[in-house]
Amino acid sequence: MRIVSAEVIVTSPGRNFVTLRLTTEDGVTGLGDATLNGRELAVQSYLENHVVPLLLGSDATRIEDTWQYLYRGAYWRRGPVTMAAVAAVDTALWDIKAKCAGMPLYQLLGGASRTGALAYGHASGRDVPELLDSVRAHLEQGYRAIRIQSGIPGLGPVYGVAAAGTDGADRYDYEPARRAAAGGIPLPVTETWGTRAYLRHVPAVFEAVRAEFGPELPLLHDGHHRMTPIQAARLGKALEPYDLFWLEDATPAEDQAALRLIRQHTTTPLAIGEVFNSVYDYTTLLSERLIDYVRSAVTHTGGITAMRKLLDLADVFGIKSGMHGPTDISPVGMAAALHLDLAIHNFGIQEYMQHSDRTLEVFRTAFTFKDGLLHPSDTPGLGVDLDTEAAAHHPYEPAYLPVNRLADGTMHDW
Ligand code: CS2
Ligand code: MG
Repeated sequence: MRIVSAEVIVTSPGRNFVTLRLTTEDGVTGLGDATLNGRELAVQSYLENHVVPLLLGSDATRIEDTWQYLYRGAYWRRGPVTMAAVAAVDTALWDIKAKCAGMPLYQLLGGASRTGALAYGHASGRDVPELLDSVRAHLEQGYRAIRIQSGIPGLGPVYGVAAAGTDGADRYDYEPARRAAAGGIPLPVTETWGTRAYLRHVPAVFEAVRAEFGPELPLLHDGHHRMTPIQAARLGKALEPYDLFWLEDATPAEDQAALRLIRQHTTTPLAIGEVFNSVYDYTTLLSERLIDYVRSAVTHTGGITAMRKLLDLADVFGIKSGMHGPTDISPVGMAAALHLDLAIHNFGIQEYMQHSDRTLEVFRTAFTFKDGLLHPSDTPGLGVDLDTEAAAHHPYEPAYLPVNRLADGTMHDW
C-alpha cells in the first residue's frame, strides 16, 4: 500500500496547529498532529523539506520500520521539532492501518482495559474566589479531577491563570500563546515571577479549595518548571496535607537527578515530561522511580509507536501515564492519546483542556467526554477528520509563549 500524497496543513482556528495528512494509493487517509506551540513553522519546514519527499512511494503498512527510518536515518535525532514530525507520520500511519482493519485504533493496541479515561480540567483564578468559581464551573462540566492554578498576590499575570474575558472565549479558557497586534512583530510577552511569593501563597490556595470541596476531589497542580529542587521539595512537603493527585514539573525536567532531592523530602506524587521528546529523557526518572506519572504527549514524543514503548517501560517501574492534553495538542493528538489511554494497563489520568468551538469547526472529532471520562469512540481509525476548506479560512498567525523574568530582570523558566 503506497503513500501517494503527504500534505502539511497549517491552520489557526483559535490557535495554530500543524497537521500531516497521508493518502494511500487506495485513497485511505491518515492524520497526524505535528503542533509545537510557538515553533509551528519549524515543524512544517522539517516535514515538507526533509520527511515528505522520503514518504512518497513508501509502504504505509510498515509503521515500525518507517519510525526507525525517520529516527535513525535522520542522524541528528531527538529534539522537539524532529520528534513532532516523526510523531505526525507515525500517528497518520496508525490511523490508516486501523481504518483498513475497520477498527478503532485502540483495538490494534490490545483492546480496552477500562470503560473510559479519567480526565482532568484546568481551574484557575486570579484570586481564591475566582478560582473557587472556576472549580465549580469545571465540576458542572462533568470533570472529576481538577488542576488548580492561582494568581499570586504581588505578581501580575502568571502561568496557568486565565484572564477574565480573554478573546471572548469561555471565561476559563486559557491560551498562553499570544498573537502579535495586527501586523506587529510577534514578540513573546514578558511576565514577572517571584518564587518566594508563590511558595508562601500556594498552600493557602489548597487549604481554601479543600475547605470548599472536601478531601476526595483529585487535585493537581503544575509548578511549570519554575522552582529549584529544594524549593520544589519544600512545596511538595507543604502540600502533603492536601493530598494532591500530583505536583507537575516541580523543577526543570532535564535535571533528572534533581528529583532524588525532592523525593527525599516529600510523598506528594510527581509528574514530569511534557517537554521531553524521547524515552531517553526519562531513563533515570523511571529506573529510580523518581516520578509517579509520565507527562509526555503522543505529539511531542515520536508518536504512538514511541509512546507505547515509553509507557510499557514506565509500567515495569509502577509508573503510570498522565498524558499532556492542553489546547496546543490538536484534536488529532488528543485522539491518539485516548486510544492509548483506553488500551494500556498503567493508565493514570488524561489532561483535557477542551478545544474551542472554532477549533472543532476544522477538526471533526468522534471522541466523547461523559461523567468525567473520555472515550476515543469506536469509529475506525483515530476518529478525527480535518475539514480542509474550513482549515483554509484560518491562516497561520505568529504567536509565542510568554517568557518569565525575575523582578531584577533575570531570565527565569516560564
Ligand atoms: C501546561 C501546558 O498543560 C500543561 O500542563 O504545562 O499548557 C504548557 O504550558 C503548554 O503546552 C505550552 O505550550
Ligand atoms: Mg504542564
